[in-house]
Amino acid sequence: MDQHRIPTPIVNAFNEWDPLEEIVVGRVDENTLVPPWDVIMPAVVHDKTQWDFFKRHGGTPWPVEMLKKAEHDLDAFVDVLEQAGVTVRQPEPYAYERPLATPDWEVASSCYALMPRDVLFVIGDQIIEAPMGWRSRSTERIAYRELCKEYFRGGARWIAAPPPRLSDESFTRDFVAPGEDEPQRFLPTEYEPMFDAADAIKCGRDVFIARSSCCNRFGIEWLQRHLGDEYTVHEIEVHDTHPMHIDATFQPLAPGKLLINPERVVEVPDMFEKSGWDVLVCPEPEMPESHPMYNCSRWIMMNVVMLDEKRVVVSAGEKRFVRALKDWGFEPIECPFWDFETIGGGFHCASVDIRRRGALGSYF
Ligand code: DAV
Repeated sequence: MDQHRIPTPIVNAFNEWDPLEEIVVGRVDENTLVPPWDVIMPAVVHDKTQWDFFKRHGGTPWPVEMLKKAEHDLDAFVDVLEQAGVTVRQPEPYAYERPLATPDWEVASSCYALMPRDVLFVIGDQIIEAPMGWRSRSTERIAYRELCKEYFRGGARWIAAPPPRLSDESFTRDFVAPGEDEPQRFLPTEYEPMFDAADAIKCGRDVFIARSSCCNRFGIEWLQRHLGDEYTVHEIEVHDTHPMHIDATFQPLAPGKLLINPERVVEVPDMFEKSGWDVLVCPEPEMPESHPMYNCSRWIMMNVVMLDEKRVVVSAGEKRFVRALKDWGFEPIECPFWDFETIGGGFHCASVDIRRRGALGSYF
């Protein structure tokens, strides 16, 4: 290392593509639970035929075989990261099966520590605990406490956005998800700030965020005011019948390269075209329709992790997407992940980058 170079702060992440040095990856535990049925579930679970499954099994562990297969995929992802020289950290499990209650509500249990991307928004040298819109995930931050304390002691800033009350006022009463041909509507009201960390994505001085079943305008405004003048938070308009998070919809992968979901992005902001960005339209998923999916859609394949501007970790079955990534100048690293996707999410959901070697810049 150049001895005159200032060392990178312990937490340092400004975009999706600076060279990755340290990442937190979620964990599969024996007591990784099916999310309990609650007000948010009908708004986020795309496949209505799975609602009964959640109503019956919510709050109990996923079947052992499914967990084993998911763990196998997650181990493969960790191997890819470690072989690339990336430091991989993991959260601490806790008693997910304990019932949760506040003065306003109770749910059967919490869920897991599978998906750090939703819980922590890491930007620059700070970790923001997100004001998550799920009652059953409102204690999930506990799994990351040891890591946050350690990063704080190493010099990082660490803050929690106001933890939402998630009372009945926070959600539209009798909400029914919009159909494909209906105008977009969202579950959260504007009662209090709400977002999951994965509702936002960083791109240097610009941050993109979309309203969703767990993100409202109040949350977007909180994030902008908290981040201050160094950053501009832009709202992206999406059409998604079950919107949850921006990272299977809109992903700035590298400078000048924006990946979009052709079914969901209503309009790419002018700033991309004006600055000469290429808009990469993601090809159709290849996962067979028969592959079991519970929490998310087959578009979860878009949920990639960049090791640097070129190398991208992508789900092994998605050959068409792999070819497209190569054509766009990337170097895909294929890793099996369909069995993890069954119970949770993609590579991006399953991780949160802590340190990338780079500095704050503008790409527009
Ligand atoms: O369509 O399945 C999932 C995004 C999870 N972070 C989807 C969105």
